[in-house]
Amino acid sequence: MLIRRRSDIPASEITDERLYLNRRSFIATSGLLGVAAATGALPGCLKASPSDEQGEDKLTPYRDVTTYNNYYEFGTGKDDPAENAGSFRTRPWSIAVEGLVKKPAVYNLEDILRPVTQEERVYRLRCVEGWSMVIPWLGFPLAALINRVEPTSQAKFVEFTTLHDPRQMPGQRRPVLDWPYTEGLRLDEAMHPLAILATGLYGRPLPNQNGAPLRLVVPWKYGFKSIKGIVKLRFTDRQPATAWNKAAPSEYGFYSNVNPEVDHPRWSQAKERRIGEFLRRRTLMFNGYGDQVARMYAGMDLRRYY
Ligand SMILES: Nc1nc2c(c(=O)[nH]1)N[C@H]1C(S)=C(S)[C@@H](COP(=O)(O)O)O[C@H]1N2
Ligand SMILES: [Mo]
Repeated sequence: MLIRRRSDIPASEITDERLYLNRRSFIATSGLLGVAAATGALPGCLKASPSDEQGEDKLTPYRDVTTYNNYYEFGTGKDDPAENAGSFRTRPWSIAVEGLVKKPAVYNLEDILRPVTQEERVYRLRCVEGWSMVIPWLGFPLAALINRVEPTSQAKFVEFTTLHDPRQMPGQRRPVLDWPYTEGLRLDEAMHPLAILATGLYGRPLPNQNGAPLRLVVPWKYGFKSIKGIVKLRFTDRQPATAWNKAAPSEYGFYSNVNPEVDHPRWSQAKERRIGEFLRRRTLMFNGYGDQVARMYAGMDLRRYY
């Protein structure tokens, strides 16, 4: 796999990972990260991955995180989003909450962010294509927003939708996917404390190519579940259609849990290439978060519900 090393980005614009880590450990020791830091249990945070022979999880360099992206609204190449999303307007931004909820409304992004506490979470992201990264996200639990809008007892799923604006998103001028991009989670998955809405990474606002102003991060699922540029949440009693499932139903299922035992029809999912590393790693069940999420799938045939 080719990983482009861009020499045209001024060094001053690149966060030095070591400086970042020093500042970060300062924040952690001064307790500003809140409850998670106080318990020493930031999920997946800078610890060796569960299988220690694989070595520790180092943060993926900021430059790779922000120049090697999938965001088909800005093109299908890995470097297209960084090149084409620069002038994307992320303010003002509103998010519609619809369907089986007691408080449906169109919320300003600021209204959504005001009551929540942003915290840092270092999560692995594992793309279905076989590469992975380790990213320090800034965000808040999706559950905080869901609790606030109060789903009714009929709500079983939540559907997410990306902005549809072909004038700003050149990729949407071609029928690569059935625009707008949509994704979905079962309500218990959406309420799981590991599922977050991210507003930033590396202590900075989210770059447009990474999904600004708000994107989902569900670390035990393949990267494509992490929908970017979210403008709508709709609560339903039926499993929602998802963009990738519509495009290739035999390749991308609704659940899309990271699973080294279930191959993609065209390639194995047993290993992954951590961006920046040479040797491939074994892919871990549920991307290594199984101790926290596996019970949600107890009794389910994960080959059938891929
Ligand atoms: N709206 C939208 N969201 C998207 C995508 C996309 O094409 N459009 N690509 C997905 C895929 S395939 C991956 S792997 C992740 C990549 O996130 P990253 O660029 O922050 O690493 O975003 C996901 N979210
Ligand atoms: Mo992906």
